[in-house]
Amino acid sequence: MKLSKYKSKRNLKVSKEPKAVLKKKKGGVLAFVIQEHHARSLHYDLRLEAEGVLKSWAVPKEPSMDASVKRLAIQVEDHPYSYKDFKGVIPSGYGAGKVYIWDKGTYDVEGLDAEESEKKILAGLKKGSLHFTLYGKKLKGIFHLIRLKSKNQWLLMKKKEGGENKSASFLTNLEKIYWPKEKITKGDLLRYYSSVARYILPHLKDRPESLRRYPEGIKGITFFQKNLADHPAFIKTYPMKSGGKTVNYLLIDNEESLLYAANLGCIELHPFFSRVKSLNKPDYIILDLDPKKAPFSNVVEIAKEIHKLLEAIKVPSYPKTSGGTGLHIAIPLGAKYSYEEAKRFAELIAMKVHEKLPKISTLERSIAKRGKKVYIDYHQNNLGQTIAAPYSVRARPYATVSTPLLWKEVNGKLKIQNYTIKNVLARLKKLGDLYAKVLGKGIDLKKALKRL
Ligand SMILES: [Mn+2]
Repeated sequence: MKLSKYKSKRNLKVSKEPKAVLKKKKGGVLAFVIQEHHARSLHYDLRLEAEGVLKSWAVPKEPSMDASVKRLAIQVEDHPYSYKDFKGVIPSGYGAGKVYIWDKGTYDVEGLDAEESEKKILAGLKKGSLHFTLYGKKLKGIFHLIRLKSKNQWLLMKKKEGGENKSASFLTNLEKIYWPKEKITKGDLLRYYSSVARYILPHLKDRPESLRRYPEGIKGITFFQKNLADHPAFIKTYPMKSGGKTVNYLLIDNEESLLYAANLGCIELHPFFSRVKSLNKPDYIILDLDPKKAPFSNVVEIAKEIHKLLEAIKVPSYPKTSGGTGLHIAIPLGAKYSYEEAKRFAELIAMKVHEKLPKISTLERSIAKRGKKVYIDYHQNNLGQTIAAPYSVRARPYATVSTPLLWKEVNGKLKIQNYTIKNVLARLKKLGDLYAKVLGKGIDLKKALKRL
């Protein structure tokens, strides 16, 4: 019995500590916690989830983000998974004293999913050497635990930044089902991205990428990850200051990094509208038509009206399916104007079209107030905002793909569900990249405004 030691050490009739039960549900992300434990002597209990329990070490001195600081860590009995949330007072007896949560979050090993990370942790425990990446509030980044000669004694230390990187054991768990109903696997997703790499990469290159991970597929847990703390040497990141902290954004510049992202469970790709060398100047304007409860035929009607208006002022525009429920319309800007200027122009277009079609469109940001009208969203034109890239798969039924369209295809027959992981490559081979021009020479905004 895995938790027998835990059980035998304490009187759970007296202590409010969690019962000795194993975590039932597997999968998702792995938890870690560090509890500040004011027992006979103050110490910090580091616990890492593995095998449905928390592998535990008592660290006599506060863990440190300073890579030159090594802390003794005494391995103690496995604790139940629910111990990760425990705080309060342990009454007289084993471990008597106050317990606070000092830090908590998730962890993985080399960016691998929960299953693979857990395997590495268990192998490392046997070997007496393990490393893991903590995503906590206080502790972030890679840590090592190295076993000393004496059985239970380990050293805990932070990995030096900028040192050599472990090469990721790339492409893992390819058989994992990502779309249960359609029986589409993670391997299918990776094959799709590999096959469309030459078309999608120009739309991702040099753009900070907001990662949304679905390590268990579209029905499983999902989380955003902006900062990439631990990655193999071939991965490039771009540091940006955000609220006093530095966030290292992934840059997807080649097929390897594209597959690296997909292997992390990033089904969708969400790049910035601007590139790192001209970060404050977007390459395009996006109008996002979001129907929620409105009929899709109204989305089509509004899109056509936008097209008509833009044609009249000689502004080229490019539609694509969002892959979800609506359409995106892009106007090339060529990194010549600020986000503010881009957004103001988008707002003007949205207002004009709304004036023309007030019964089916809305500029109302509150979903409740939109009713059954299509929202013309121009608010996405901000630094750091993202939408799904062209050719990005969506974490939605049928494994839909955000697919560039010809304007003549924006008609009553258009169905978003018709563009999927299964047929977009054939379409690309036939039509080429209909979105290439979005990255071309931008419009002259002043002239366009005058015409408007
Ligand atoms: Mn303790």
